[in-house]
Amino acid sequence: MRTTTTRSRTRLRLAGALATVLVAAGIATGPAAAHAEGKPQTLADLAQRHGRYFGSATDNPELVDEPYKAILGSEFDQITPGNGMKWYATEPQQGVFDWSQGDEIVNLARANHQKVRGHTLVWHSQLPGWLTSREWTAPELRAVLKKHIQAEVRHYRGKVFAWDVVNEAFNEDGTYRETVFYKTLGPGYIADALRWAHQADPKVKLYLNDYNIESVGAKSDAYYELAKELRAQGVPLHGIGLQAHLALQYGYPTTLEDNLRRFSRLGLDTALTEVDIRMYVPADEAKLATQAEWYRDLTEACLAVRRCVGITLWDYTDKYSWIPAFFDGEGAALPWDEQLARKPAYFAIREALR
Ligand code: 9MR
Repeated sequence: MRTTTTRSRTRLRLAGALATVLVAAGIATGPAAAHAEGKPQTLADLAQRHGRYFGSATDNPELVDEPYKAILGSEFDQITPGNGMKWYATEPQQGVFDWSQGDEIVNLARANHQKVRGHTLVWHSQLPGWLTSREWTAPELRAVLKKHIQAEVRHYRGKVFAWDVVNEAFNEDGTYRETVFYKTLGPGYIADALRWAHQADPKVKLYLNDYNIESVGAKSDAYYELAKELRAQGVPLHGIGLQAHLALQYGYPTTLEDNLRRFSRLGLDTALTEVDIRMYVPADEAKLATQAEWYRDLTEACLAVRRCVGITLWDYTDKYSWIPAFFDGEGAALPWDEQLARKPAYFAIREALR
């Protein structure tokens, strides 16, 4: 694991101190510190100079929060709906589709000139009750899955640039997760899902997406092998999404860059799709400094690999992070705090992007 060097710690402190001085002097009041030529540089501006995007997830209930929306709309050039395009939201009754939440996100993105990652078509979680509350034969479930995928991909054709087609298909040890789709249809459901999505929108980039695959290891090896096989069979798979829900207590995934690179060599794009770095709360200066270091390292890892196309935070502020509700005693995972103030992590990302 890379440790926080004295030099980078000093750089961080200086960056933080400089920002404080600029804000106090009324020089830097916008979402980003003023650039030398006077043009404010956002994370998106900086990422674009490397041919990457810098994005954030967002969720429909938050869109009434105007200060939140202002930063979401200015700092990022890509957004992902945190929940609005999931199966329970889009097909609440069998064959009855509701695009309202996803459309709200797409319309917001259009107003802010942002691109959208579609998330997600096939997942074992957040499924509608009508799907989980009964048994299905293989032909029945196949038809249900195909219809859902194609209706959704068709609806968002030209509006999303990428889809997380199958989400979280593997267990930690690299075996297939025993989801209703796997148990009923066998492992071929993944190739089928990709083919059906491709039929519905031949231009959209199709991804498999998962957590704990940032490092080289059993779970990411499973994706590597599957991806190789799918590519060899001509199945339309274009990218692997590494969620990157990291936690300080588990250590930094030091093989991230190598891992991204091996997927590139298969001819695949990669993306960091749901980044957050949680810690035990309360946060303190040391933990925030380590967190900042990790945000810098993962940004640098993506920039170092040509086919790593962009980075998405799993929302940008601790105010709307999923972490406290899911991990008791943990939080403070994002580069903006609950008051929408920028944390050391924000300045570290900027440094990495410069
Ligand atoms: O951010 C999402 C949160 O609002 C939901 O309650 C949660 C339910 O599982 O899903 C969160 O997003 C998940 C994403 O869709 C897939 N990867 C893990 C994310 C965090 O749970």
